Amino acid sequence: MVERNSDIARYQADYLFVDIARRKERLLQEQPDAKLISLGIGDTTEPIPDMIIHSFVEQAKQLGTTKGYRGYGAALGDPSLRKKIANILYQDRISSDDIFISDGSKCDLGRLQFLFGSHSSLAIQDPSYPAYVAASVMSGKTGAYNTDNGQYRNITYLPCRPENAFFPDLEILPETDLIYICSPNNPTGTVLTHAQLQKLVKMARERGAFIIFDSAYAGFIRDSSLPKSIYEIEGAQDVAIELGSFSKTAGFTGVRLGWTVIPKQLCFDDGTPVQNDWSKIVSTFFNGASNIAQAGGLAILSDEGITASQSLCDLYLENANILREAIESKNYTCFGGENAPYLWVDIKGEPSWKLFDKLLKKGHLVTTPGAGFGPAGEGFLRLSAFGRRVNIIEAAQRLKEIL
Ligand code: PGU
Repeated sequence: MVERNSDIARYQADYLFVDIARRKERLLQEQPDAKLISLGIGDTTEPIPDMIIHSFVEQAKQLGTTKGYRGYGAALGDPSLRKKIANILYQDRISSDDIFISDGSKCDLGRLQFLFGSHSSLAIQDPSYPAYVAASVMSGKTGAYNTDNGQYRNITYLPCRPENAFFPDLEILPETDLIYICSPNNPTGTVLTHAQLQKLVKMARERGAFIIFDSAYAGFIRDSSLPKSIYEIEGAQDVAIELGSFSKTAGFTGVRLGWTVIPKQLCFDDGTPVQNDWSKIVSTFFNGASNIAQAGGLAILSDEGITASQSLCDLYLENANILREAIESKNYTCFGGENAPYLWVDIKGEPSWKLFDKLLKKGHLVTTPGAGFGPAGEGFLRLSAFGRRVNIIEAAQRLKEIL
């Protein structure tokens, strides 16, 4: 008999979105005619712009020719895509050989766990994207789960709520190796300012901690005074790793393409550049992103592609606006939605799974309960604005009727 991996067994909840999908299936069994609308998982719904599809097709055709066929590519990514990301998304603040192409940021989040020993201590924003906790638990970094407070022992949960303008209180932070920060934030939809990021970078530099900065939603920032990358902050290259993704900004959730930035000056305590170990991990557990997906990535970063993906994001932001109007008309306060595709609704003290079930059963609306994002998420509901416009309009109507 094979022994079960106790680290995986320690992960308590089912992965949040799996749990929601199960409840959705159960409802469909009970009410097979229900016309469900998803405001739940942050998955894109609009078609990928034509010019990007054209680049996939051209690349695929090349693979069917003797001259154009390519097998394994560069494990760290197509050099021209690495250059383009450095140039367009980081204004050459980051050098292209510090950018590592991946099959999406969740996959890199998993592989990142190999970089750090199981003794590393970590801090996360609470609420936060559940994969940070899940990946940390399953890689043996967190210790036991405390059923009394819903927290893992070696994780410091940093409450981010309206009371502190969604910025963690760094005074309460004990010595910590890794701090996960997501901005624009999933689930709250709020964005950290330059001044807030400066505080984080200063703290990480003083303490020798690393920041893992998730910028999956950077393409939704419309307020030009807000930072799209942690590297807009001086000194961040010594302390921060950044995760990026084309999933949400260009409809690549199914295509799978992202990147991780590891600046060459980022070093472990023994002086080893983190990049050295990352290259080992990437070439051992990954053989590089699909060449078809990478051709699409180059198309996204062309002039025409940039305009097309900005329009996609704008469309989702307008959806967020439609949902916000419906919610506010029922006197609920909500956050986010202006520079992020999520609305974070204050549900006036109602338990979030209770309201989730009510909206599912009565309104056939799938949402995400705030409690699924961490203890401080209780009392909130996340609405995703990634639906098709007709569904969003219908969902707004149903929300007005049920809330
Ligand atoms: N980072 C953040 C902050 C995310 O919210 C998501 C997806 C990812 C990374 C994953 O990006 P990929 O590049 O596509 O791997 N969040 C969605 C999807 C849920 C899930 O299971 O990943 C969400 O609804 O929160």
